[in-house]
Amino acid sequence: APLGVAVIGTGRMGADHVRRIHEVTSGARVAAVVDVDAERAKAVAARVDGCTAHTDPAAAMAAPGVDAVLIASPGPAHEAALLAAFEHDLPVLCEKPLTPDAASALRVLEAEQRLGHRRVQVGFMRRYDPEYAKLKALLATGQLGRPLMLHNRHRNVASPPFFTSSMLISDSVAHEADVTRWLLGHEITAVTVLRPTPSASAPDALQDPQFVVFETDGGALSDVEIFVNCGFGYQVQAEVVCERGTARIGDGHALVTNMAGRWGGTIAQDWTERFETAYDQEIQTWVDATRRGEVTGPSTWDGYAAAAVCEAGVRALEDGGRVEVELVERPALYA
Ligand code: NAD
Ligand code: ISE
Repeated sequence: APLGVAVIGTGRMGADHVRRIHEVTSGARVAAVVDVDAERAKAVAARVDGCTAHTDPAAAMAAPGVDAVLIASPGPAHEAALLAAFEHDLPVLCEKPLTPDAASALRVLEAEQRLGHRRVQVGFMRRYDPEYAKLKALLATGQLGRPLMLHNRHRNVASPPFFTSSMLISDSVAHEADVTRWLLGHEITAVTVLRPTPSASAPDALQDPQFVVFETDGGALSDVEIFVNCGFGYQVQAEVVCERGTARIGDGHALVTNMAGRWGGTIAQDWTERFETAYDQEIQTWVDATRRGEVTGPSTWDGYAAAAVCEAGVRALEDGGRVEVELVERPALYA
């Protein structure tokens, strides 16, 4: 039987994941949806035969035909939903960030350990992007030698009204925290955040852009330009500089046109476009692993480590200077 998924949060990401599971993913069905906005939940449920609509995550988890949970509510709501899923011992795909700060991420990490087995895949979908996967595979061959530096650029067209300066780190740079750890296989040990004069296009009081530097326990540096009101497009680029060469992704040169004395291409406008294949792969991999009774992909440990890095980053943004990342010892469950 297909995996019955309860989708919690039917906003932009949640509604897109409902569409994906319904139309793209094989071996799964949307059995229930949840939103604090009852009308939104009902409208999304109406698109899928037999899907029930709820306002309470616990009610959805207990609903008939629900075998797994996809959490796509805002970050601050993730902890409660994760703990409820653990109570029902249900497998979870949790959108990033696991939680917005290290203390709450640690509570989730401890709760999963009490359960005694891994249940969570965190939605760091860049790991499933074909370009990032190629970069990871190239690094693994060792041909380029040891990675010395990773340069990341992360640009959004415009930030939503509720976005704060610290969210550039905890919500956006969270992806680079994961990408740096995953690509290099290092832990991030310290964070520094530099603050150029904000763009005139940034909403009042928003520190945008920011320049973030991660130091790693493998002796590498990873820098991130985060610019969430760049205006022109959605761009995520990465270049790794190694001892014997460099490699870069995200230039978006899949289609180049020449016309009227100019050459060029188009730039994606948001993540749903740039990372469509990554989301498709992420959800399919989760469904396939769950049906085999396995948990793969970014773990609760990865979610916790990213949260701890971001928390150090937010302190570095607020206080200036270099802030060290404090991690608990990695539990055996995540060895
Ligand atoms: P959104 O605001 O569009 O949607 C959130 C929805 O959750 C809303 O419908 C809201 O009513 C509902 N909600 C709020 N509190 C809830 C609760 N306690 N229980 C159930 N529903 C609740 O937000 P979004 O952009 O869809 O983001 C959702 C999640 O996805 C966030 O964790 C965000 O960081 C993540 N996200 C990930 C990516 C990615 O690239 N992987 C991109 C965007 C957003
Ligand atoms: C958003 O939540 C995402 O996860 C996007 O991938 C990222 O580009 C954006 O900055 C975040 O706000």
